[in-house]
Amino acid sequence: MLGAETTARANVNVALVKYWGKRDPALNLPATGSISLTLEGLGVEATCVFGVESDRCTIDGDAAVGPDADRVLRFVDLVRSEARIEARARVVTTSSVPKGVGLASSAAAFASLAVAVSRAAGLRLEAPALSALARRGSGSAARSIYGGFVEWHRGERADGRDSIAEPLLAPGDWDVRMVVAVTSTARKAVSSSDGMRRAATSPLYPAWVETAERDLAEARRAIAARDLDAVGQVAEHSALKMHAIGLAARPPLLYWRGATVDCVHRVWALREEGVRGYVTIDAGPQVKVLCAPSDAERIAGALRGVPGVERVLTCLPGRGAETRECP
Ligand code: 2P0
Repeated sequence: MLGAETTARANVNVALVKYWGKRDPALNLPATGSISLTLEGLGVEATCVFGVESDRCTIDGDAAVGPDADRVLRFVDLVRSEARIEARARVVTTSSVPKGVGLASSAAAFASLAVAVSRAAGLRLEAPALSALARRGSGSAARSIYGGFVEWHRGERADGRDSIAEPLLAPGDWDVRMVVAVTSTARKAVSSSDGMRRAATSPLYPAWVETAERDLAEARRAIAARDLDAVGQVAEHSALKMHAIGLAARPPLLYWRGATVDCVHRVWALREEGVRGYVTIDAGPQVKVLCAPSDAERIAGALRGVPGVERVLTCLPGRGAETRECP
């Protein structure tokens, strides 16, 4: 039986121990586990209803066509087959995250879609099943089902049923900040999926996979102890190791701009002055800094002063995906 029109919202997440490489690209099964922080206020709202005349998708106010629409409708097809329905769907997504700038809007998009489309299709999935479903749309979306600090398990099964996320700490359990310095809002030239394919050509990739479990254990321990310096150090290490893989790939891959490097040095200089901030960088030129609430203003101010930085946001730990059914 079909459900009512359903709206859901999910926030983006930033990985502290990165996902970079797939053991199964069709199912988005990762080569390694990863750990992230969900961020409040940078999100996507998705609405879905089945039983319309034809499949239609609207993204940020425009009728979607091309690869973006195809990706959403492939995801709707997946839900249809799980729900054993044929009905056509209308899907509307609205993002408060600039697209294609390394701020992981696809994670929020597919986490909100997993909730909205499955409920509208009449499925009542618990969070672990929603995480597995969101993963099929975009790997990192598996983590945005939950708020706060989250671990996404690599899993061992070929069908991916054990490759799901689980919460480590709820958003209210540890008050930290993530300061985001946006150095470019241009759409990135190499998608994450293509970047991960390229990573597999790098001689550093086997070392990445081999050392992942150690990084995960260190991050897990540090998060449980609310030890900011320990989490920050492993996060910085994981991010720089991920980008080092790209430098040694063929063809090479470098997401950074000059301002990216300048932001990293600015944060490191602040650390010398006793400011506890740690950088992480995703598949784009933005720099994100994990820090204590009391240091966020100082870090944000310093990054605003770096030439090439377009804007700086300060984010709190965010909630997981939420739904509301329309009457
Ligand atoms: C992460 N990133 O762990 C890593 C670090 C970017 C850098 O997950 O191909 O959009 O849809 O599974 O999830 C971005 O990749 O890639 C990402 P797909 P996704 O956050």
